This record gives sequence, C-alpha cells and structure tokens, in this order.
Amino acid sequence: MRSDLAAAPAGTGTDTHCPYCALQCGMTLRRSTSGSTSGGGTGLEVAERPGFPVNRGALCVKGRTATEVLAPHARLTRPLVRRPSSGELEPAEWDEALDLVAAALTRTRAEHGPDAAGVFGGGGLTNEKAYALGKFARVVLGTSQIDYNGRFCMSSAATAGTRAFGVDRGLPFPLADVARTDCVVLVGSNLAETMPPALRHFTELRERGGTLIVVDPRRTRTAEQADLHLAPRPGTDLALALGLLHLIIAEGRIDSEYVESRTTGWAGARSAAMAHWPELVERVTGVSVPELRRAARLFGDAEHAMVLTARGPEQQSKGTDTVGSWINLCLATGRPGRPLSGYGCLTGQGNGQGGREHGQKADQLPGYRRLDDPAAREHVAQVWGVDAASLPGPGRSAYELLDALGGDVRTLFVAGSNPVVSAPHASHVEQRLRALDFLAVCDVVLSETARLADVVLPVTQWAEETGTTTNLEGRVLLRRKAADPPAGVRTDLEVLEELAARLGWEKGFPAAPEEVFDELRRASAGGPADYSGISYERIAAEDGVFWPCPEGSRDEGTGVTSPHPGTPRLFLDGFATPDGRARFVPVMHRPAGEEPDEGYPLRLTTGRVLSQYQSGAQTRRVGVLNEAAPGPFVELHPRLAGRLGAKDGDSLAVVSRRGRAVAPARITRGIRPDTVFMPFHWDGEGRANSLTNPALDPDSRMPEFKVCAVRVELAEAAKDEQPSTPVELASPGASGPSGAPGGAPPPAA
Ligand SMILES: Nc1nc2c(c(=O)[nH]1)N[C@H]1C(S)=C(S)[C@@H](COP(=O)(O)OP(=O)(O)OC[C@H]3O[C@@H](n4cnc5c(=O)[nH]c(N)nc54)[C@H](O)[C@@H]3O)O[C@H]1N2
Ligand SMILES: Nc1nc2c(c(=O)[nH]1)N[C@H]1C(S)=C(S)[C@@H](COP(=O)(O)OP(=O)(O)OC[C@H]3O[C@@H](n4cnc5c(=O)[nH]c(N)nc54)[C@H](O)[C@@H]3O)O[C@H]1N2
Ligand code: SF4
Ligand SMILES: [Mo]
Repeated sequence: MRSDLAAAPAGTGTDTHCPYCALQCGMTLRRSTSGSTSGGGTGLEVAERPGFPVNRGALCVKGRTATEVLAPHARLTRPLVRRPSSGELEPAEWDEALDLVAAALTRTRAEHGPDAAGVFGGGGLTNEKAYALGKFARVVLGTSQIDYNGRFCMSSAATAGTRAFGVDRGLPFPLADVARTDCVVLVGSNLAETMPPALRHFTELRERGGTLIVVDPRRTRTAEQADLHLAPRPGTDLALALGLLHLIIAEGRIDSEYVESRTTGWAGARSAAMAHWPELVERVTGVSVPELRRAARLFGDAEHAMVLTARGPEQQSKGTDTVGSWINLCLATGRPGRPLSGYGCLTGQGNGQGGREHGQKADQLPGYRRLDDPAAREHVAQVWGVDAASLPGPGRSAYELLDALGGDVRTLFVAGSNPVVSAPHASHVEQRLRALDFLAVCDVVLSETARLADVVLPVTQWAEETGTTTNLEGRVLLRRKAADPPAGVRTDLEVLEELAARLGWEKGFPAAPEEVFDELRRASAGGPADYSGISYERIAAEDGVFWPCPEGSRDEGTGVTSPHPGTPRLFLDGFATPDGRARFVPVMHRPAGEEPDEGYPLRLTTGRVLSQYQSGAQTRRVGVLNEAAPGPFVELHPRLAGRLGAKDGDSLAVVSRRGRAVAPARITRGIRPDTVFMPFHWDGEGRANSLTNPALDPDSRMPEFKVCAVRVELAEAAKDEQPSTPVELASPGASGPSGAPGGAPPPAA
C-alpha cells in the first residue's frame, strides 16, 4: 500500500532524513519519552539510525535539534496578508491569501506579459516540489523567469563537471569510498563544521595511512585534521591547481596512457599549466614552493586519489574555471572513472543535488535536460500535455533575476529561500524586492524575505510531509512523513495546485507527493538524471537508489524484467560525452572581480559555522543553536588586530564598496593576516552580504561570495566619523601562508 510507506508507524518511530544539509543523514523520529523536553514541545525526538550508510547514526547538533522548528511557536501557522489600512502583515484565511496571489500573477501577466512574473526556488525543496515549481513556472505562468538559490551554491562545480564529464553529479561515487582511497585534496570545504558526520570517512582514511590535504585560507577545524594545510589567498585556487599540475608535469607524474585513451584536449591544458611555474604561483597564492611541491608529490604519487571541492573555490567569479583546473589535475593523473579515485563536489543544501536536476533552474527541464534542446522540450512537453513551442526559453540566473525585480519582473513567487540574508549585495536585493508590485513568499517561518511580502503562505516542513531528496552522492532518498502538521498550514504542492487552478490550468496539478514523483520519473526518463526506475518502495528497501536509474530491461526470452541497479559509481566505462572521453578545458588564472587596493586593502571571505544553517531562518529559532552561535563576528589575525588597535570582542566595521557591516572581533592565528572572515547567517548590522560582491562567473552565473575587497575599522571610531585609517598589508607575499597554519585553532563556533 502506497500510503503505508508515508505514515508514521505508531510507537516505533519513522525512518527519515535530516531537514538541513546535503549529507541527508538518516535519522529516526519517534515520540519523546515522557518528561523529555526535546523537540520544543512537539512530542517528537530525533533518534539515531545506525543502519544508514552515509552517517551511520552520527548526527550534528543541527540534526539532533531539528524537531524544534516543528513547534508551533517557532513557525507560521496561518497565511498573512499585508493590509493596506495598516501596512502590516495580518492573519488571513487561505482562500483570501491564494486569491490575492493568483490575482497579482494574473494582473502582472495581463499588463506586462508572462515574463513579468518570476519564481525563485530553493535547493532545500524536495524533488517533487522542485519539479512542480518548474512546471508551474513553464506551463501555468508561461514564464522564463525562474531560478533558485542553488545558483549561489555549487553551480560552478556543476558547470565545470558537465563541461569535463558530460554530466554533473556532485560525487560520482559513494562518500564512503573516501575512507578507502590513498589521498584526498579537500578544497575550500570546512566539513568538520558543515557536514560533521562526513568527517568520519576522512578520519578512517587517515587511520588507514592515507593522506588528507586541505586547501583553505583559514586553519579551520577541518584543516586541523589535515596532513598538509595549504592556505592560499581567497580567490587564488585556480593558480594553485595550475601550479600543482605544472609540478606534476615537470616531475613526470602524468598518466599518459589514461590521457591518451580516455581524454581529449590535453595539449591546451598542458600549455596553460606550463605558464604557471611555481614561483609565480607562490606570488599569486601565498603558498610557498616547498609546500606546492609536497602537495604535488603526495597527490601525484598516490595510487588512488581524489579532489573534492566545496564552496571555497566555487563561489568565485571564476569558479567554473577554478573547478576546471582541479578537474584537469585529476584527469592528467588518471583519476576520474577509476576505482576509489576522481573528482567530486560536496553539494550543500538538503536537496542541493536533486534541486538542480528537475527544472527550477533557469535553463533546465526535468531529468537534467536542457531547456534549449528541441528533443528535451518535445519529451517533457508531451509528459505535461502541452505543445513544445509553448514552453518558454531559458531565463535569467538567480542574482540577475533578483536584480531585475521592479524592472521588467513585477511579481515574484518565492519558495525555499531567504535572499534578504543570503544574496550577494543584499541591501540592493532588498531594495529590488521592495520595488516589486507584488511579492508572495511560501515559507515555514517568517523569514526576513517573508517580512517584505504582500502575502505569506505557511507551509509544512520535512517531517510533516513525504518527499524525496537526492543527497550529495546522487543517492535518491525518501523523507517520510512522521508527524501531522499544525492545522492551518498546507504543503507547497497543495499551494501550487490551488494557484494553478485559480490561474485557469485545467489539466490538474497533482499535490500527492508520490503522484508527482511518478510524473517526474516519466519526465526524467532518458535524461542525464534518469529517475524512471526509482520508486518510493525501492528507496525504502535499499537505503536510497543512485541515479541514473532507468527502467529495468525485459529479457525477451524469459519475459522477466530485471530492475536497473542504479549507479553508485559513474564513468567506470566511459564519460557522458558524445565520444565517451573526458574533456580537458584549458584555463588560465585571472584576478578576482575585486582585488585589494589602497582604499580596501584586505580580502573578505565568508562562510559558515557549525550551529547555524544558511540564512539562519530555521536555526536562529532553535535555543541550543542560538546559544552556541548567537551572532556574527569578524575573524582576523592578531597582526591585523594589532595594527587596528582592536582587542577580542571589540566592535569592528567591515566596509566594502557596497556597504558596511559591524560585528565583534574574533582574533585568531588561524587566518591569513591579509584576510578577514565573516559567517553569513544573520540579518541586521552584522549581515555579511551587505558587503559581498555580486560579480558573476561568466559560465555558471555564480556570485563571488568568497572574495571581495574591504577595509576594517574600529566601529566606534567610524561612528565618530573620524577619517578612516585603512589598514595596510605588512608585506604581501611575505605574509604567505605562514600566518595561518601552526597557530591556535579558531575558537569554537
Ligand atoms: N553548519 C552548517 N552546515 C552547512 C550549511 C550551513 O549553513 N551551516 N550549509 C550547507 C550548504 S548549502 C553548503 S553549500 C555547505 C557549504 O559547506 P562548505 O563549503 O564547507 O562551507 P563554507 O563555510 O561556505 O566554505 C568552506 C571553506 O571555504 C573557505 N574559503 C574561503 N575562501 C576560499 C577560497 O578562496 N579558496 C578556498 N580553497 N577556500 C576558501 C572558508 O574559509 C571555509 O572554511 O554546507 C552545508 N552545511
Ligand atoms: N556571504 C555568503 N552568502 C551566501 C553563501 C556564502 O557562503 N557566503 N552561501 C550561499 C549558499 S551555498 C546557499 S545554498 C544560499 C542559501 O541561502 P537561502 O536560500 O537563504 O537558504 P535558507 O536559509 O536555507 O533558506 C531557505 C528558506 O526556505 C524555508 N524553507 C525550508 N523548508 C521549506 C519548504 O519545504 N518549503 C518552503 N516553501 N520553504 C522552506 C526556510 O525556512 C528558509 O526561510 O546562501 C548563499 N549565500
Ligand atoms: S550533517 Fe547535515 S544532514 Fe547530517 S545532521 Fe547535520 S545538518 Fe543534518
Ligand atoms: Mo549551499
């Protein structure tokens, strides 16, 4: 029985997955034991689920406290409508709220055309929701203007992966393979804080005698685990990878047989690397030649080796080429498509992988098909029962869409993102949101973006609904319903169903998750991310199924259909390119969108802390997490603090060309002296994204969250309007990485 799978077995608990990151740790939700206050009074608690192979029972503090956001006091339970009389958001009935949203969309379309209605989605939405949102935009609204926050996340890795291998799946192998390889280079990932249970695979690697190399401008908790920590200047990974390839060529460690038989384009990549000799790379990156040599040998000599990237190298205006340069290093040494080896991206959001496959991206149709591919349009149009010619073409990328609000995009529908906190140049984005004719936000909580809305629609969350997510390994998982939602909230799928009906879509918009999944399977059939052989039953029975998983093949002789096993490991027989070969793409280093200068002499980089998630919309509502990470801070080196006359905890103003943010100083030797770091989880005066640069990568359209030019001042002095005293770098180059490693660890988050 289908519905049985989705229901919570009374007493025993329900096996499901965490609402937060892309590790999608397995967990069991069960009724709290009496007297327990866990779960914020929801009566539910999180228990270990040791059988799930990705996290084997381990959970981080966010996962363990996830049920608190289910509590009625933490979240929205009624629609809100902005009343002209008060100008305030006030509770309303569902019918009124939905009518208002439908009327605004209709008016906008009538007055300004279909492309004036925009949709902004999120990588935390289930596959079913992402699929329905994309379909809603294309067939009900007929708009090309849809994109989502995944564009801010791993899109550069996705673009580079597709360019090199013909398909993009975050990890082309199960995460557990990490423990059995010989050398891993972890580039710009702080997984000890961002995916703590994943660390065990890396610890096992080291216990087996393998080597971990971490590339991060900060000596993070992750870097502390490394055998070798390289601390480049933010925004210089491209040069670093080219420098390593240069050394690997010079030292004769190229796998010529592999290059010859499995790749194309080596000559161009080779000459690009030859132009990046070690001394030049040291000057650009601040990583010394001996360290470069050591890394090149460790990686080059390892029998099996992997490079894994995360947001550090990806969130750059040259993120695609940067990831491309790390892929080239892997290809030249014969890694991708070989056992226990290759390149992978550690995708971030709960459904960061599936969210990028099923059509909420501006250029994409379900199954990871391209919107500009005539055959793909035909196939999907047929599943949707529309004429392929009626489907709009590709639209704008996330930041470009936000930038167009109030211009040619007049009404926006947001589901699953909080761009007021998380978009680059957030003050500008906030102003654009305010310039809209109408803003509708579907959310679980009253996020900073929802606060600006004309209508807020309260929706159910993970444990209150069934759906699938696809984790960072490409493993499709089933999140089961474990609790009834509060009266007064609806699912995103029901919201889309209701809106579609109000907008005159007569074919019906399924709202039952499994029905949506079945349609998604058909739409994805034959595409790169083929889910057609995956069912809720299979996922439940098999701890997830790896895509591609086409429908099973029928033996004509016996008449028996054997199911496709799914694909835990990609590329073993060939790459997803027309000729089956991986492509080297020649890439050259180039500066960041904004380099330090006299007025803004430092580099700002941004990222995460363990106890907050993303824009903080969810985790700032959980007591334990807030106590652990109560607010923003500015991490800086003692040498820089000394020049500023700043002590730990002093209020610092960080100023970029776009704005100013104020937060207390956190002084640590674990950061380069020429770099400051801020986490981005908060709104208000400490909002890191007031500073960040929306310079976009030309290929992935990913903004440059990881580097912009700033100056830092004592906030008090700045307030008194004293002339700012820009801090100068001691001696660029000489600062090297020496300021980073070896010092005290950063304070606990
Ligand atoms: N606790 C927590 N966990 C999360 C999230 C969260 O918000 N909080 N979010 C989830 C999501 S969506 C994502 S995308 C992942 C992100 O996971 P990560 O990529 O691990 O997170 P970040 O902190 O953004 O960046 C990682 C590291 O990049 C470094 N870095 C900065 N600039 C550069 C650079 O130029 N080059 C290099 N090599 N490194 C650089 C930073 O110092 C930082 O330590 O985490 C997921 N998990
Ligand atoms: N400076 C800086 N900025 C960054 C980054 C960085 O490293 N530095 N990282 C970027 C990255 S990698 C990411 S992924 C983005 C993420 O940034 P956001 O897109 O803002 O991500 P969240 O905070 O997860 O927002 C998700 C919203 O959806 C709501 N929500 C949760 N579940 C559901 C659901 O099922 N349905 C609906 N309708 N809503 C739901 C949540 O309550 C929350 O308000 O931030 C980016 N911004
Ligand atoms: S690591 Fe990610 S998926 Fe696992 S418990 Fe923590 S937030 Fe949840
Ligand atoms: Mo992300």
